[in-house]
Amino acid sequence: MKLYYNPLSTYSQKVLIAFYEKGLTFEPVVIDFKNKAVHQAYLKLYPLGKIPLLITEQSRSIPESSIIIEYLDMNYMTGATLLPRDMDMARQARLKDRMYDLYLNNPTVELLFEGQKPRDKQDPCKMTKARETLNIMYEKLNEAVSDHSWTNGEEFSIADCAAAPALFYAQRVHPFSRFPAIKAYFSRLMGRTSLQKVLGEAEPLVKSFLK
Ligand SMILES: N[C@@H](CCC(=O)N[C@@H](CS)C(=O)NCC(=O)O)C(=O)O
Repeated sequence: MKLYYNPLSTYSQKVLIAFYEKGLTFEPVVIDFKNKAVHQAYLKLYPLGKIPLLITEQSRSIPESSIIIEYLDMNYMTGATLLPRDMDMARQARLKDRMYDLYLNNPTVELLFEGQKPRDKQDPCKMTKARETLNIMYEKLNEAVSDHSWTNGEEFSIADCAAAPALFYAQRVHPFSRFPAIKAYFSRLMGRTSLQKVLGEAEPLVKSFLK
């Protein structure tokens, strides 16, 4: 399998966690959007230009982080099971995965990018909205992990793959320190070899990005 991704990108990290949780290997193709030639070539392969993108062993092209994880989980029975085999639990995991992508990750990334701009170029309305969304999600997440190890219960799942990179960046732009259950959950996430590996690979890029 070939994976087009960037170690800094949250959606790429989400899929990398899944690869490492399942103990699967892939041929890495790092896409640096700042490199115009690389970007142009990538747009020819995938005109929407989003990463990650998986090319399967049968040369099928699979975009979208959640669908890539679903593909890996359904086709490779190794390591962690990321989508519960029980249909109702699977629906709950998928719902959380969607919620964390849309309302935990996206506002966090918005705050990150706005924060990189000079103050007079920042959009305060956008930033306020992003913080409000994060506050709502922190309440929900804190509740979800207060009685359970992982967001979907006692088994690590696709929802945790989505939450982990978002929280890693969120702690910098909108700290969750007043939510004890999230703090404890984040420590459990950081204890997983998969996340340590993903963050270790991203570290040099993260350092220069967050400078
Ligand atoms: N819904 C997509 C979102 C992917 C996404 O937005 N990726 C970002 C990087 S984290 C990207 O490709 N940004 C470049 C762009 O939007 O042109 C997924 O889950 O894979």
